[in-house]
Amino acid sequence: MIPTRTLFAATATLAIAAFAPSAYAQSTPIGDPWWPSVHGAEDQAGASNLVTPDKVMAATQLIKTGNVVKLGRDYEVGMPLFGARAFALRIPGGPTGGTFGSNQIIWNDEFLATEIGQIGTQFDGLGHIGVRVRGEADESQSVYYNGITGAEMVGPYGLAKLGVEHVKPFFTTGHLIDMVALKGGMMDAGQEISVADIEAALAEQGKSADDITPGDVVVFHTGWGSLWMEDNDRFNSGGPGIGVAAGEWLASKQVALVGSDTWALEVVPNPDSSLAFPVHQIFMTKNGIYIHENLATERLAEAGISTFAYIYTPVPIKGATGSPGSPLAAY
Ligand code: UVW
Repeated sequence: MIPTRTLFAATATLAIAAFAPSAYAQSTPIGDPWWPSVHGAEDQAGASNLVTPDKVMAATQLIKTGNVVKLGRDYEVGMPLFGARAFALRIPGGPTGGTFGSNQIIWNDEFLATEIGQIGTQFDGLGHIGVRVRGEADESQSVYYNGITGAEMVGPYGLAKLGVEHVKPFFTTGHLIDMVALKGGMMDAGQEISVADIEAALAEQGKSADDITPGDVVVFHTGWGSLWMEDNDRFNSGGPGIGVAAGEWLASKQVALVGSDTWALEVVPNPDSSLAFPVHQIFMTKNGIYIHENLATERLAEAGISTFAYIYTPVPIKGATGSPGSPLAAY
């Protein structure tokens, strides 16, 4: 049987062929079909494929002092949550188990009820974000990374495709783009980081755009994270971040992952009020590039570190859309 996405691609290609060039970009709401992936028509690992053994060896050379910074925040009640997402931790019993044996052992477990991949410091997997190409409530017309359709992927007990278990480990060069240092203070909601800003921030750190190479990680410090659990309403109201131009520029650099100290990574609201989270689609849907949100980037900025080894692997919950966990920056 021909997979649905192959049929879809064929249909889209035929439709495109009939279009005038001006209509070409309208073949999907986010442009031309973006599959098959450069990583292969069956690939589900996206840009994590770019973290090759050479990248790992290069990253080890960045570890000069042995210091390690945790870039993850604590998961706790009272942390800002997007929309109606939930987090609840309980320790059943007290202790949960025991006593057993003459040694009178006791133990505690936890019960966690949460959207575990999409709260707190969160790694967005490729099954998190797609695009409805046409129609309503038709999952064969929802398309994700590598042309995988919602009909192939979405299931009530976990994603059948693009779950985070497919992601390869990140052990690669990380770059901090310190926008607070560049702008002289915390950026504001709706303030867009441009390509020129990235180049200027790199220059302040004695680096250039050429220092960002395929398979690298780029992390933005906007200062917005200082609102975390201090002013959750303002934190959730929007955020500074990259827009479409910087997103496409980073995608052209073939980075593996982009992160920030905000909940959305990208600028919210987008300066183009017709768009909702377009950088999520540029990165994940079109290029297989991962996103890491709510990072404690101030810990790197305070340490004055701009280049480091970024070390992270998602919790391999089969079929999950994302992952909790604390990425490490070693330098
Ligand atoms: C959405 O889920 C839309 O955004 P985020 O990845 O920021 O949680």
